[in-house]
Amino acid sequence: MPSPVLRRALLLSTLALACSAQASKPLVMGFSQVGAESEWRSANTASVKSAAQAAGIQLKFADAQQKQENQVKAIRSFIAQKVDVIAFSPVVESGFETVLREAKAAKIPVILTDRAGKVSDPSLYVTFIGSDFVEEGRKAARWVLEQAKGGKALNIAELQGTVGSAPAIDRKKGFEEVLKGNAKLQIIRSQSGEFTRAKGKEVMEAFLKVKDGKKIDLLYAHNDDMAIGAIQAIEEAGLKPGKDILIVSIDGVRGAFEAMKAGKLNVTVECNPLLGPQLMQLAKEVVAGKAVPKRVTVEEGVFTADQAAKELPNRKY
Ligand code: GYE
Repeated sequence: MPSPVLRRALLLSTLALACSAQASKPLVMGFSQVGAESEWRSANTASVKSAAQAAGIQLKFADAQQKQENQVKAIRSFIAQKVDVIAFSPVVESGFETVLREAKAAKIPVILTDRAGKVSDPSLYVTFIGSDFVEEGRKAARWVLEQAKGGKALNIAELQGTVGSAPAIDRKKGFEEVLKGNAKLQIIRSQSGEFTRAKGKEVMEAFLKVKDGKKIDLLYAHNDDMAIGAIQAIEEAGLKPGKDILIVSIDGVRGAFEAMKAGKLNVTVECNPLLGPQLMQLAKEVVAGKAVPKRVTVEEGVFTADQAAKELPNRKY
C-alpha cells in the first residue's frame, strides 16, 4: 500500500494527464459544402480545408452536390457523430428548420457560412459569416447605370444562380433595386443557369435564339462561371462578348480576370470565398462559449477589364 503522500501524488498526476488529454483533443467540425459547381466553390473548399488543418481542427467534410436533401443527411450524421460544431453553407435558403432543431436539441452549435438560411427562430444558429449579396447586386447595377449614361437604352439578359439560394435571390434583388424606375434599362430575359458554366452556356444559347425582335445589349450573370459559359455561346452565335453584348458578373475568380484580359468580360464584382481562417476562428470561440457577432461580413471590391492585367497576378482564387 503506497503512503498517503504517494497516493496523493499519483492521483494528482493521473488527473493532470486526463486534463492535458482533454486540452489536446482536437475540436471536431462537421462541414457540409454546397458542391463543386464553380471556381468560387473550389476556392472556398480549399480555404476551409487548409484553414482547418492550420487551426488543428479535425474536419469532417461532406459534399452535397447542390442538393438540399444531401445536406440534411450530412447534418444528421454530424449530430449522430457528436461533433463539437457544425458549419454549413445552405444550398437554398429555406427548409433547414427541422434539422437545425435537432442540432440544437443535441447542443451542437451551428455556424452558417457563405450562404444565409431563413429560420423562424434565430437561436437555431450561432452566427453567419458571408458576403453581402444584395450589395453585390447593387454594385453590378451601378456599373450598368454608368454604361447607360446619356439616356442610352439597354436590353438586359439575366442568368440567375440556383433557384431559392441566398446569392440568387439577393443578387437579383440588389440589381433590380438600383435599376428600378429606369424605363430604358429592362430585363428582357431571366432564367437560372444554376451557377455552372455548362448551364450558363445552354441558357444563353436559348436566350439568343428567342425571336422577338429584341436584341440583348447586356448580360448580368450571378456568377463568373455562368458568364464564362455564356461567352462561349455568344461567340458561337457569331457575336463579340464584351462588345456586342456587354457582360457583368460576380465572384472575381481567376477565370473572370482572364476573360477580362481577353476583352470578353467587362466587369466582375468581387465575392471573397477565402472564408476558412475566419470560420475556424469563429468555431473555436463558439465552442469555448465566447460571445460572437450574429453576422460577420467580408470586404469586397469591383474590378473592370482595364484593371485585369495588373490585378491578375495578385488574385488568390
Ligand atoms: O457566387 C457561386 C457559387 O454562394 C457566394 O455560389 C456563393 C456562390 C458563388 O456557386 O459561384
